[in-house]
Amino acid sequence: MYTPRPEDKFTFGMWTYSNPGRDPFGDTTRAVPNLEFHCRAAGKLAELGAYGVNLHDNDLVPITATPAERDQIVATYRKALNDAGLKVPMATTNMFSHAVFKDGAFTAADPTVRAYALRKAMEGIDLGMELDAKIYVFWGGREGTEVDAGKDLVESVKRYRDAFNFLIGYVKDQGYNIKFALEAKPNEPRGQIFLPTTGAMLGFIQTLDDPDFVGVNPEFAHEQMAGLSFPHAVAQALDAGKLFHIDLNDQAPGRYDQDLRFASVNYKDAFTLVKLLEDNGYSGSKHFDAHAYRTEDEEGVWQFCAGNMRNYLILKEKVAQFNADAEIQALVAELQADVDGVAGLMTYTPDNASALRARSFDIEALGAKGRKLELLDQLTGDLLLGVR
Ligand code: GLT
Ligand code: MN
Ligand code: MN
Repeated sequence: MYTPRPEDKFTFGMWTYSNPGRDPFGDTTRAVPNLEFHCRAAGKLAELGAYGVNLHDNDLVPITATPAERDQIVATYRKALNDAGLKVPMATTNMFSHAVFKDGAFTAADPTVRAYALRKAMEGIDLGMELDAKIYVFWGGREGTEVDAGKDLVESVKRYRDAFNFLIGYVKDQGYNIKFALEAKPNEPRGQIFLPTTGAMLGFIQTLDDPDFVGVNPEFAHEQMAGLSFPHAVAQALDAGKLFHIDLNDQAPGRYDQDLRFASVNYKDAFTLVKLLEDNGYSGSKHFDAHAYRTEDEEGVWQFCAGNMRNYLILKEKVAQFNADAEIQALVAELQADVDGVAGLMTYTPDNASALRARSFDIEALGAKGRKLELLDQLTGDLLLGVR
């Protein structure tokens, strides 16, 4: 029952299972991946029940590769994917590793860097199309500042917008069937990153030439590291019809970007999140943007991959249990019961406005009424901890 199947649409970034364990204080603890490893990994991920692999241009093709080398690498990897039966539902551009991007890509102050970033993104999109990707993610890890005096902050947002408008134009002219998903992060690697939350991205998207073409790719860790609620950000994206993709992982609040195994820290938030996705019929990829602890060897990495998917499926079962639990559902229903028959008055019409004015409200009684949230929370906890 907790065995993942391709229909579950679980995916892993090529950079996730292959993370070699480097951190700011320590060198690698596992082998730096090469093409041979990625080809073998495709088989392993398929065996574990994954649906696909997502990639940055340079996860697959080194930034220094010649066109001939690129074609050779892509052909080799595509064969491995086909043999394994894995898809590439999402692709993206690495605009953060090379030193050329040290002060930004689309928002770099230097126009030559911005021009190169656009060229690299076009080529990344071409690669994504070659691999049949349907979603193109943009995570602007270097789009920000340490020194605010070094950038015009308003101009930076305009530059960001110009870049997306350019790429929307490019994709349309090429006739590509791909949509964009923007991923927010508050900080790291920059001191401050532009458009730091999913909410900020959602506002920004409406200012683009074709907002319908662009959605979001929220990441669990990125919202929670700022002390915000990931489920609340995802709910806003769902409401806006903008949840095009999602990065699942876990994170303790107030820390660096940990990218931990999904549902390894915040069980309750992970439960709420799975409930949101399942109850609202989210049908996109469930992408695990996480990596194994640097204590692990390759065996530990595959256990990590299996664990992400297993945790999602366990929580999916808990959601079904929650939704079918009569006592819990009665509490939820009671919380929103329209005892006074006022629900119909809250759509604006002149008559409804008059009816509300004429109405008397017993605010003392309303204020005194217990809402039974302690009980609801305890029952939810009992359910999650397996004693219900
Ligand atoms: C990088 C980042 C992730 C992004 C990836 C896509 S790259 O690993 O930490 O959150 O989703 O660019
Ligand atoms: Mn991510
Ligand atoms: Mn992250």
